[in-house]
Amino acid sequence: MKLSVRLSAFAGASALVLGAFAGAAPATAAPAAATSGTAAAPDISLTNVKQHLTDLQSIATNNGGNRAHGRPGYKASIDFVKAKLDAAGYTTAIQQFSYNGTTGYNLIADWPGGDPNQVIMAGSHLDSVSSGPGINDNGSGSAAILETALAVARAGYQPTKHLRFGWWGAEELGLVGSKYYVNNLPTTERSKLKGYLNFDMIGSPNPGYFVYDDDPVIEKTFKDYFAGLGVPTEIETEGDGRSDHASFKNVGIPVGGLFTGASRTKTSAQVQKWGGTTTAFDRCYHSSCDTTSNINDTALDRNSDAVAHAVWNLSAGTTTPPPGKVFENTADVSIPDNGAAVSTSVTVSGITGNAPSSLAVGVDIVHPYKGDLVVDLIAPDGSVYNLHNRSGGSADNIVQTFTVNASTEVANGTWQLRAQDRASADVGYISGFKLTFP
Ligand code: DTR
Ligand code: CA
Ligand code: ZN
Ligand code: ZN
Repeated sequence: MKLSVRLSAFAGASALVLGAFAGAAPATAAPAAATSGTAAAPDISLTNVKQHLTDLQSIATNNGGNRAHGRPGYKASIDFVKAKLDAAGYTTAIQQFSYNGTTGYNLIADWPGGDPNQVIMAGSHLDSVSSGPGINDNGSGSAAILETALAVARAGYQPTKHLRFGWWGAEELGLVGSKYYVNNLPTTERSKLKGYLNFDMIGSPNPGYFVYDDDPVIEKTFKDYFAGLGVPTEIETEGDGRSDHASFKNVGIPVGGLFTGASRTKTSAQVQKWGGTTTAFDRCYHSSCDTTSNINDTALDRNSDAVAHAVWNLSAGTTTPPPGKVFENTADVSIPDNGAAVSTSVTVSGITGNAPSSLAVGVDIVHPYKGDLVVDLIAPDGSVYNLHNRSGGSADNIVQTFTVNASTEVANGTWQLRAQDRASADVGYISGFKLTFP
C-alpha cells in the first residue's frame, strides 16, 4: 500500500525552454483520450517494474552475463523494450551509432498526441557494464520509465505537451548514446524540448533519495512528491556530468532526475534519515552482483511512482491548471476490536493559508457493522472533527467523502484520521485516508 500525494494542480509552473520534436513523427492519430490535461498520475505497479527487471536479468544471463554496448545482451535489451512499446501504441525508432568500432543503439518512443512544439522527455541508459547484468545500474531506471510509458498508454493519457521516452546506449562508455542523440538534434528541434528527466540507478539496495539540483521546476516537482510521502530528499551533488542528463544540459535543455546512490558510503546522518547502513548505497555498483537481488523494493516503488508523477505533472501544461491537490495515505491500519483508537495520517504541504470551509475528507474503512465505530478527523493543531459516531448499525464499511468546515485550521501540517471500535465481535481496518484541497 502506498502513501502518496497526487498533485492535480501543476505546481509552480514556469515556462521552460522550448524543446525539439525529433523522433519519428507520430504516424497515427493519438488513441482516444481517456483523460486530458489532468495531472493525477496512477500508481506504478512495483510488480510490473520488477518483472521488467527479471526479463532484463534473463537477457543478461542468456547473453554472456551482461547487457553492455556492443554485446548481444544490449541489442536484446533494446528489442525487448521496443516490442512492449510497439504493442502499446507508441511510435518507436531505433537510432544507430558507432563507437569503438561497434554499433550502438538508442531507442526513442513518442506517445502520439500533445503539442509537438512542447516535448517532455524521460530517459535512462539501458546498457550495463561488461562485468555484470546492470539491474540497478541501470535496469532500474529503464524499467521504471518503461512501466510509466505503459501506464500512459493504459490510461490513454493525453497531456497538453508531447511525451517522449528514450533508452540510451553506451552510457557507461561516456554518455555516448545520449550525446549522439542530442548532437544529431537540429537546433530547432532541441528548442522544443521543454524538459529532460533522467533516471539512472533508482533502486539501490541501501538507498538514499537524491534529487538533481538542476531545473527548479523539475526539482520542485520531485521534492513535492517525496514531501507528500514524508520522505526526506537530498540534492544530488555528484551527478553533474555523471549521467545522460549532462548531454541535454550541455545544450541548454532543462533537466532533472532522481538517484539512489552508487559506490559512495551512506553517512550516519543519512542512515538516521533513510535507514539502512553506513556502507555503500550500492555495494554491487559495476559488479557482477548487480542482479535482481541488488534492488531495494521500497526505493524502486517510490521512485517509479515519482517518475510517473513528474511525467504526468510536467506534461499536463499550464493553460488551465486542473483543480485540487490531493494528499492520500493508502496504508492499512488495523482497528482493534472494542479497543484503543488508532490513526493514520497525511502530511499536507505547499498549501497557502488555512484549509477551506469545504475540505473534502475521503474515508475508506473496511469494517462489518459500522455502528461499532467512532471516526474523527484531527487537524494539525489537535482540533477534533467528528465524522462518524456509531451510526449505521449492522451496515458494513465506511467509504465516504465527508465535507468539513476546516477554515479555522492552518492547511499545512499533519492531519490524522482516527478510528475506534467501541463494541466487540466485529473487526476491521482503515484502508485509506484522503484530503482534497481546492
Ligand atoms: N554514472 C552512473 C552512475 C552515477 C554515479 N553518480 C551519479 C550521480 C547521478 C546519476 C548517476 C550517477 C553510471 O555508472 O551509470
Ligand atoms: Ca507504486
Ligand atoms: Zn554505471
Ligand atoms: Zn548508470
